[in-house]
Amino acid sequence: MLDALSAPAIPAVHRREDYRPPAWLVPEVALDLALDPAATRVRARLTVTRNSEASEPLRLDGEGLTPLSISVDGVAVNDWRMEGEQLVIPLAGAAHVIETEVEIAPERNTQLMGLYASGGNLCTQCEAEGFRRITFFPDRPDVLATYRVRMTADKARYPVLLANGDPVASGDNDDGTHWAEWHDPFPKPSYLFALVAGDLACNRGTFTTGSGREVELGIWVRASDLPKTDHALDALKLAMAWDERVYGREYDLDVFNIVAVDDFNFGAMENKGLNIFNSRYILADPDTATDYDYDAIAAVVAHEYFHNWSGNRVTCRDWFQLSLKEGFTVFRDQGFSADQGSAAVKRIEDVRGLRASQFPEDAGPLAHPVRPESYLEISNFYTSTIYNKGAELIRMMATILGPVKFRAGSDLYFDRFDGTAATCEDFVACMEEAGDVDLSRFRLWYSQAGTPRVSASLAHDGGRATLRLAQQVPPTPGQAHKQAMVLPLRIRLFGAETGQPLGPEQLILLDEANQSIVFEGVAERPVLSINRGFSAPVTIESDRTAADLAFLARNDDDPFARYEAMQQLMLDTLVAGAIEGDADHRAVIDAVGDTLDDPALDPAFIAEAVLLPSESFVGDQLSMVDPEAIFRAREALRGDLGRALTDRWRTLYEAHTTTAAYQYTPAAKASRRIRNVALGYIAASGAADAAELAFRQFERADNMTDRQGALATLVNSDSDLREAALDIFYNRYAGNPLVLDKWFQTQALSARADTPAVVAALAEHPDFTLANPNRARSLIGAFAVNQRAFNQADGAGYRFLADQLIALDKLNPQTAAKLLPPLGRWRRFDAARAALMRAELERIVGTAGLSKDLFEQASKSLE
Ligand code: 0A1
Ligand code: ZN
Repeated sequence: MLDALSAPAIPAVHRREDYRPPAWLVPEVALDLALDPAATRVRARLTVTRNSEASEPLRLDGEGLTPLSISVDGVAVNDWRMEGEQLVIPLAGAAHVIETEVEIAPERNTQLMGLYASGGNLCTQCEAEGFRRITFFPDRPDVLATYRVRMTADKARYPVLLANGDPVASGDNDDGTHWAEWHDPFPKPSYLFALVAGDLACNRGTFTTGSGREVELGIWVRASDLPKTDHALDALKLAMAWDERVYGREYDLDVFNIVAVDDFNFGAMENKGLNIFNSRYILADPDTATDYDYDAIAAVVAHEYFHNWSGNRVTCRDWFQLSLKEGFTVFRDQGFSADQGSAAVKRIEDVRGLRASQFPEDAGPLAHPVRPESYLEISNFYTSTIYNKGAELIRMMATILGPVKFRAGSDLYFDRFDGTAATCEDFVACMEEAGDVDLSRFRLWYSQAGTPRVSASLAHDGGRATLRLAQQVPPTPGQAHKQAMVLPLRIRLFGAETGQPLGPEQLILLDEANQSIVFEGVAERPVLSINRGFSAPVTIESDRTAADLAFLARNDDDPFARYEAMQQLMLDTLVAGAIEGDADHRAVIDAVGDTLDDPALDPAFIAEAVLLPSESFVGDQLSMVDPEAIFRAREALRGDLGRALTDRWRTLYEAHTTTAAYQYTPAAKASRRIRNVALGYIAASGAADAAELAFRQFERADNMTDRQGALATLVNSDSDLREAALDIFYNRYAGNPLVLDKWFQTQALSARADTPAVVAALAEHPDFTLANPNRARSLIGAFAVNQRAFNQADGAGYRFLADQLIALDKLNPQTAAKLLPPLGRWRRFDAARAALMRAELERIVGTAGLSKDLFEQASKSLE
């Protein structure tokens, strides 16, 4: 029987409307940590000042902490109490000094929040609410303090001691320990606190800021990884220069350190002056990292660096404002990456990512606005909506204002809110003021969830073209009825006969449910190019024919629109194939052929344009997903493309095969990309020599892009070379966890029918562990997005995921919760699959001792 005491507590809901300013501020913090993996003593001295009229006590958040001693103004007190996990201290005056002491055990911290051990070193992760696992504190982002940190640790085991800000003093003790003191002069919220103690080597660099200050840069890794850090260091320097040039933002401390750790819940963390990274976003050399990895490293290094202004100098008032720093910072890192290579390809990749992760989120049970109204567990809100849709909102404002006014708005924002905790509203108000525009209706983007659908139809009569636009925002949980939003749509018309543009591009602000735009003097039949550059994160439904789309795929002058026309053409063909079991492939084959033949096109663009939409994206277009039918339709089209254009693929493949040594240049990357795409189509054609071709590439490769590209082709094949390549790969990289992740992931993404069984067996492999988030994601996360494999009709995929998540939740609830969403897609499937998915969600919700992270995701997914 369940008695009241052991009944699981229903977690408390946090609501945006409940925001109240903090009752106490903490202008200064001094921490003294005696670091030890089994028992770390943490002494904290907080200078607190009253921020409330009433005689409010001081409330300090804690998680898993027991106070060992508490003093107020130097005197030990015992009139404190615990209310749940909060330490409550009655205080009479307006300013006091509070001292507390606790003990924590980093080596037992499997959640990787707070102070934890990774690879023999000690490190921290405090965003969003990890600081309360280190010491008692008002752990909320609007309490900004300056930090003085003293660390003592065994010198042999932890020779390097790092914290936020600048180093001020260090020394040795007689007992084999040493100590270091760091001071961060910039007031910061507790989520930006960090320290690292470890045996680490450093790749050092320097950067001279625009105003002539020398900054010492350091990338800290285990000594054997030092040769893999140059790319990250180069990216950091580029990012620092870019932020000065493009946003006028200079770095503000004397040192900037980055530490790479193997066990990390997310990608990286922007702690002031001491970024801590998942090692996958730092370590790269040609033998172990793909071009995609290299690009991601530069993007994440830049992202975290950019947070120094968008996040740290100006932080968030509360966690409902998370997109204030994340949306803006993603927008900034996207701009940085676009400037490093092909802006068109970067935009295509970003939109593909948005469609793969954010659109499904916005269409499912976990949909939430960019500024959410409530949450149970804030870690669940580090979502694609907050990050990537948030970035699209900033991009739309930049489009509406134009570059000069947008920069003025950003300057005003940084100037006005420097050193404070701000809101999304503050940001929009700055844009409005600097841009001299009215963004009142635009603000709906922050409060309304769901991907707007725009239908567009173009009529031509005499010399006049009329474009009719209608928008509709689908209902999402808690939001049944929506208002029309402001959608900036870049539009251009092209003449169907001449292929020439009919007038310049226009920016239309669609802000009503229905709107018509008339174009005069249109002599020939116009073809509509709409949402160019993906100017608004919406779905377009148009009355354009396959011939119109093929025309745009050949003639549009906006590279994104050109890519998009091709994607739409492919998508329509795949949807028809999935529904009818058969489709006419000729239009796609011709359009792909012409794209391959167009000498004016950048090979990197071609490689993106000729790729088919993913199985899941096809599924997202259908009211009911039939995974087998989608798989068959896509394989059929891939096969036809492979066969019909076989000479082209082979010529391309040869043309981009080089004997020159590996280079990381845009041209060399484009060659590798298109060559691997060509290899995929050669294999899809069913050519007898495809597996040998892939295996030859696999064996000869002098870089991971080619090696993994070949392996990805081989894992889909029935050839014996598949096993051979997997074994060679495994043996070659045994002991390199980041590459073994690729080995797991590539198999989990295989198109072979036996993938579910292979994945189940891999979960028992000696190298598989749930304790490392990268490894868990590489197998479980990858499998769950392999639409056909995960959704096999007997429900084994669902059961596998639920089993893994229940096990993982005990170690690391955040990572478990992040992997749950694929089970919440049940509404999109047939009744049998839906019932199987729901049964697994119910099993998860019913599990004793479930974390609130996983509880929130699973229970919301059932609604
Ligand atoms: N602010 C980081 C993301 C981040 C969030 C939570 C973490 O803790 C588990 C770690 C990182 C960023 O945007 O990069
Ligand atoms: Zn971020």
